[in-house]
Amino acid sequence: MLRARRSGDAAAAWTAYLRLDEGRKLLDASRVTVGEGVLDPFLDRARKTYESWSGIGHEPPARSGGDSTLRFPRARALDSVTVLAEPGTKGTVEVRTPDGGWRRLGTLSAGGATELPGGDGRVDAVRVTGGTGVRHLVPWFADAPAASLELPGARTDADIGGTRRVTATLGSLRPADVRGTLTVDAPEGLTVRVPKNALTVPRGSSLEVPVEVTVRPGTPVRSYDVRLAFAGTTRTLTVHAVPRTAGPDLARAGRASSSADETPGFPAPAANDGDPDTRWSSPVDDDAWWQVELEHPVRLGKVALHWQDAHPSAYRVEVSADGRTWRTAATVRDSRGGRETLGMDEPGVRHLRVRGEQRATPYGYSLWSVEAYAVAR
Ligand SMILES: [Ca+2]
Repeated sequence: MLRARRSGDAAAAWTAYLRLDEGRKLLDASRVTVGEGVLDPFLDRARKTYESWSGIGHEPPARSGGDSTLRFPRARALDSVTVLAEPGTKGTVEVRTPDGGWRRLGTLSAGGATELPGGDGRVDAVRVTGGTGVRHLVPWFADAPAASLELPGARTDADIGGTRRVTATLGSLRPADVRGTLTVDAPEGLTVRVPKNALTVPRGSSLEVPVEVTVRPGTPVRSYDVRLAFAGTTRTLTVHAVPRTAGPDLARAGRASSSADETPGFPAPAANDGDPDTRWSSPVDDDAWWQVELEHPVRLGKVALHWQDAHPSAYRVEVSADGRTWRTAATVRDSRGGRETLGMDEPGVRHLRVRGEQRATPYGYSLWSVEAYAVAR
């Protein structure tokens, strides 16, 4: 099956896939164990590889009415149609035009694997007439992007003066290789490097592409949107430019306090004691806060938080020179808890406060640790 797929022999690959299915049913029914833990995962992977390549993985959920007709919610431009049928099934593939008439695309191949070009104009249904052995009917739309473009996340931090590498994953959304150039639109201050040459995404698989984001020295601290595009698909990568930090965790030597502690067993200093197993917990109060007074004023570049399960959905980090007048250094609106690192560039900071706005759970807030780092000189 895999060999046939690699050589592009669609009929042989389809026949092998059908046989694999039958073989596995026999294997399941037998008492003999063959290559337990090795054979099954291999066959699963082989199956998925074929399904992705052949188009089965792209097949719309269910054909209405149980016949071999697939209706689209709206009229669409068709790139091509894949039909997988029992070998020997005879039939004609047709599409319905907006005037309600059916137009013939072609006949089924004797081997069972048929691929036909979709022709011009928009159509709102595709069907196979004559045959009852149709197993899969997959339309490929020409009005949708030819490729997918995925990033590990919609946002990333990048040091000012440094380079951040992320990996973009391109996938083919056609029963063919997709060729194109990955293009970048980057704002002032950012240089984004991607391969300059044209890229080929093999049919039914994906291609990983390195993306290097360099933030030029002197670029202001804030978020920048980088637009990436490939074969009709665009994605935005939000780059948060943060100062480079250096030196020890300054919170460790600071004096912690809080709006209140849930119990004496979860005191404020447990969040800056360097012990990953102790934590501060607040009572149930949306506005609860934790703060630390640093030994000396610093130019604060980074705050790293480690939330316990009890975390806020919204909070902010405030800073102060004197512990009386505060300013907001970072605001988080969609916290998922866990480890969160916030970049900033705040001079003259002696006091740092994590102030809750909205609880994400029925409990209060709980922090395993809060770390603070100065901007590198
Ligand atoms: Ca701790």
